Amino acid sequence: MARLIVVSNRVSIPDPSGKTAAGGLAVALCEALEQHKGLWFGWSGKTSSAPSLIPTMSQRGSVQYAVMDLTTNDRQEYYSGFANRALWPTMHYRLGLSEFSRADYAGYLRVNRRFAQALANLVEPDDRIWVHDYHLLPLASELRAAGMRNRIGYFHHIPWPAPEVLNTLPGASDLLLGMLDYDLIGLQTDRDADNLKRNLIRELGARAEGAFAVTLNDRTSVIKDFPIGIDVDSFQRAAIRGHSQKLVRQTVASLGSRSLVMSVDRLDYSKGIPERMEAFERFLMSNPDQRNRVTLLQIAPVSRAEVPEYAMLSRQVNETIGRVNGGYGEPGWVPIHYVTNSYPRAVLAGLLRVARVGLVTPVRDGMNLVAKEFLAAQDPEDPGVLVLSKFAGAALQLPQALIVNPNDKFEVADAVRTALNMDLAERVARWKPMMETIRRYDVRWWSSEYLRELNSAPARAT
Ligand code: ADQ
Repeated sequence: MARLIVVSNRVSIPDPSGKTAAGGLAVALCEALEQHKGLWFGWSGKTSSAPSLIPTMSQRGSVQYAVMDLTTNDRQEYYSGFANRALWPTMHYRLGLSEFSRADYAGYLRVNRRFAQALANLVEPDDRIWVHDYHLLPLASELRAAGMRNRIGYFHHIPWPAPEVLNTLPGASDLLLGMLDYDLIGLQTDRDADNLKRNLIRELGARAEGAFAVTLNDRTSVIKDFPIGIDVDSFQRAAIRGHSQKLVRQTVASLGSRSLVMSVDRLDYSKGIPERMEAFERFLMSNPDQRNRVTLLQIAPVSRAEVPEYAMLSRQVNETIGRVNGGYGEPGWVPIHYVTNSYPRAVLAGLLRVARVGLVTPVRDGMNLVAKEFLAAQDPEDPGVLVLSKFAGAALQLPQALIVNPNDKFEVADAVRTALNMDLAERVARWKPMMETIRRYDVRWWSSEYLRELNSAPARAT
């Protein structure tokens, strides 16, 4: 049987008892790997003084894991540098935050080449390779250079921007050219897929082949949207279980009769956290009757703390929350509760079930799984309301949410008020079709559809 090889920047190795790290994506990938007796390859998350040339192997059940250490320099240039200071902001339309450095770009290419050379030694001719995310855009080209003719697919978890945005990045046309070494390129939405196709056609002179393929110099890539989903049933069960978790019970007790509005994001400027805090401030300003009747809980674990733009964001969020709490708080009521911890799935799901409003307002997001987790966590008899940014990929699948422009604090404030006042019949009427959508297009649908399409890609001649 042909094996599946998954490649991603970080690898989730289950602990020796076989328990997978939390997270729908890791679970779905592990399941696909188990079905296909697969191998998961990537960075160990560790740094060492000399670069690893040979991966460290381990086995859990029928799945093999192969991980490589990076040097401090690699980590700085490849991961914190080009991937997270140049590609991430550019792909999220934040050109003012994008910092290009030639040294970082060289480090990015170097790590991709080293990964490809190490992986090439593990690949057998009929293996299928599934590469994940923007850290590894040039991996297929490096694998082809090492002689691989296998089917190689790529899934892009974040937005693919309009051509005029991506083209601001030095090196963009080389990266684009390298994309044609993938047989299948999966994106979150058709908006992203269109952007990539336009980019390849306009910049490189590639030719469209029907609705989904693009060809240049005998290289054809299929480009399609595969919106990622969550494991709905398991999240729903976690939410029901979560109700009895101590932290959830304490939160319910501290709320008293107040309504909970909730947001969960990595602390990242793409998630629109300061904008959201200002919108909540506007809500309190324009709705004096709601003061001391609503609490916003913002959970935002710190991420990429070594990247300077994230430290700046952290200060900005602290200042904004301090201002709102200072301006509107009363003895016994803090308007915004802000925590940066990571929580077990059951706690997170249990809290989302308690929330009357899920406030999911990224300024740009590939999909946004929290929007789907909020829906899955709701009590079908009494669901809360999702307020969702039009710039999250999820908005294209979930039009029954209250869709807002996250840059318009008046609109977001109005949506919070509408959500809090919505009657049960309308809440149920909005929630039900969204729940059907996320159930139908869950994470297993995503991985199996993607792999079905990859299997049917024509084999490469050269
Ligand atoms: P992220 O930018 O990380 O993912 P998101 O899709 O919201 O964003 O996923 C975050 C995940 O982390 C969710 O499952 C959430 O529950 C979990 N999480 C967040 N805070 C947590 C906490 N404090 N404790 C425990 N768990 C927490 C990228 C892209 C997205 C895309 C996903 C998947 O940026 O657009 O949806 O990949 O493709």
